[in-house]
Parts: sequence; C-alpha cells; structure tokens
Amino acid sequence: MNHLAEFHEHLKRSRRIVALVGAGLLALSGLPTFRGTQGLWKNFNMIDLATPDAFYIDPGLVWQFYSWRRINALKAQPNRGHKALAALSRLCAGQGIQFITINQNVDGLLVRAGHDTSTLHQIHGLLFDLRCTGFACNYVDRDNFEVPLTKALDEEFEYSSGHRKRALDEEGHIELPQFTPVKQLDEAELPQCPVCADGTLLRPGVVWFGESLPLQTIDAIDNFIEAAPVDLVLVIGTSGTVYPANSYVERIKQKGGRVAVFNTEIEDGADNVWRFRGDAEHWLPLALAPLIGDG
Ligand code: BJW
Repeated sequence: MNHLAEFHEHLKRSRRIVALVGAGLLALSGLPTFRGTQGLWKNFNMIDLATPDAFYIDPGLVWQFYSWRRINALKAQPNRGHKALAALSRLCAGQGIQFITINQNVDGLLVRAGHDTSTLHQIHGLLFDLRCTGFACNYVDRDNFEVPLTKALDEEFEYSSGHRKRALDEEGHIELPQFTPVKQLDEAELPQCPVCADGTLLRPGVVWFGESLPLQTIDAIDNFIEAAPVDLVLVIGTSGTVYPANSYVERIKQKGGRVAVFNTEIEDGADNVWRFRGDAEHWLPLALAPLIGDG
C-alpha cells in the first residue's frame, strides 16, 4: 500500500484526532512565517518583536508591527488547507469523532474558514483581541477589527501578496522586504485602555515569549490528550521550535498515536511518521479527502 493510501486507512479508523497548526499554513494565504528569510519585517526579525521586552522598550515599534499584521490578516483569504481542516472539524463534530485543533496562528483565518470554534484552541491568542497592560486591569476588547486603531497607526503598510512570488535580484537571491524606516511614535498616539483613566496602553492579545499561555486553553488541551490515547496527530506547517506547542506531538506519540507531518521542509527518518512534503494547502485536502470528500 502506498504512503497516502496507508494514511487514509488510519484516518478512517481514527476516533480521536489532534491537529497542530503553525505559520506554514498561512504561506499560501500570503502571510509570512516567523523563521527563516520569510520572517523579516522591514529591518527586524519577526521573533525579536514578539516579546514583552520589545513592547516595553518601544511600544510604538511593536504596535506598528502588529498593525501591519492585522492589516495583512484582514486582506488575506483562508486557503484550501484552512478550508480542509475546517471541514474536518465540522465533520468530526457531526460524527462523534473526538477532535481538537491546537492553533499557534493568531490571524483568525481558521475561524473565517468555518472551523468549529468549540474545538479550536488559540494557544498564542489572537491579533484582533486587545488587552490592557495595567497590572490590576482585566480589560479585554475581543474581535476588534478596526483599522487603523489610532490615527498614528494609519500608515499605508506595504502588503505583499505572497513572499514566494517575490522577484529574484541580479545575483539570483530572493529579494527581501523593503527596508523602510519605521515611524517613532509616542505612547499618547497608541491604543489606550478605556477603563484606566491614565493612558495605560492596550497591547495585542497575543502570547509573547516568556509569557504564560491561556490556562483554560492549556487545561482543555491537557484534558483531551490525557483522557484517552489520541489515534492521530496532524502536524501542519510548524517548525516545532516553540514550547509548549512542540511538546504535544511527543506526548501523543508516547501513548501510541500516529503522526502525519505536512511541511515544505521535512527531514527523512526511519520512524513511523507519514511525511507529506510540500505545501500544506496542496496536501491537506488530498490527505483528508476520505472524510471530507473531494469538494
Ligand atoms: C510550510 C509552508 C507551506 C512554510 N506548507 N509548511 C529559554 C528561554 C526562555 C524561554 C524558553 C526557553 N526555553 C524554552 C522556553 C519557552 C518558550 C520557547 O519555546 N522558546 C523557544 C524558542 C526555545 N516558550 C514560551 O515562552 C511560551 N510560554 C511558556 O512556555 O510559558 C510557560 C507555560 C507553558 C504552558 C502553560 C503555562 C505557562 C510562549 C510562546 C509564545 C510564542 N509566541 C509566538 C508569537 C505569537 C504572537 C504573534 O504571532 O506575533 O508565536 S513566537 C512565534 O513562534 C509564534 C508562532 O505561533 C510560534 C511558532 O512558529 P511556527 O508556527 O512553527 O512558525 P515557523 O515560522 O517557525 O515555522 C513555519 C514552518 O512552516 C516551517 O517548518 C516551514 O518549513 C513550514 N512551511 N511554508 C507547509 N506552504
């Protein structure tokens, strides 16, 4: 039996399934990944901006970065990979197959693709939630899709319709994003908490390095994984470098679950893993077809 057919047989028998999703699923929606040359924003490395220290040192810079991300996410469309996974979530809900998606992406595209929200765990938060930075304030503004959030953030950020489509330079290297200067912004020009009267800043409702993940979400995932063995984990477009997201696959494997990886870059191995090398948007609809159909 070939690779895909063997995977299909296992998928059809699976009663408990987990999907772990990362930035690679966004690539064909034109949104950048974090690591590698596609992870640059202006002259900054994206992961250097995803920290509380970066916000503390220069909230104006970090807000411009997240404004750019919000604009790009709103312009992007869910791709066939998002739609296939969303269809799987709905099908599982209807057929009593236990299923969760652990989503590291913060763009909201899986919801827009129609994913069942009761089984979607946003472990790194969402771009469209805003939280107060005040120590004693619990203010959260959910699903805020306003653009721009303040007048100062009303910049026409350049929007790339897909990094892979970028031209090659004279030496044959992929051209990096334009290195344009970032504006210096005062705190008074940034989003502020409407509850705290003293101009306390709002921040993006995402989880930065060194911060705790939403505990209810982590508990729900732990409960799912510990309740009974998971038959199958789909590891989609993630470099697996960030804890705790990267720990779930090993935990599932240790309890006998099978692993299927969908990634453009996968190392060979002699283990029991199904490797679907290439665009997740291409492979996911094919791989999930026995359950979700070909449409
Ligand atoms: C394709 C494709 C195509 C491309 N098709 N595939 C030492 C010091 C300090 C901290 C630590 C430490 N050691 C460990 C830690 C913990 C730390 C951590 O893991 N650090 C590592 C870097 C070492 N983790 C944390 O701090 C976390 N908090 C924590 O652990 O608290 C303790 C706690 C745990 C549990 C409960 C309670 C408390 C928080 C981590 C937060 C991560 N935040 C970010 C930013 C989110 C906001 C934002 O989006 O701006 O999350 S960082 C960034 O990385 C983002 C992503 O979700 C995350 C993962 O990246 P992802 O998705 O894997 O993207 P890439 O770019 O890395 O990979 C893309 C992949 O796609 C590649 O493999 C490509 O090949 C592939 N690909 N095109 C298929 N078309």
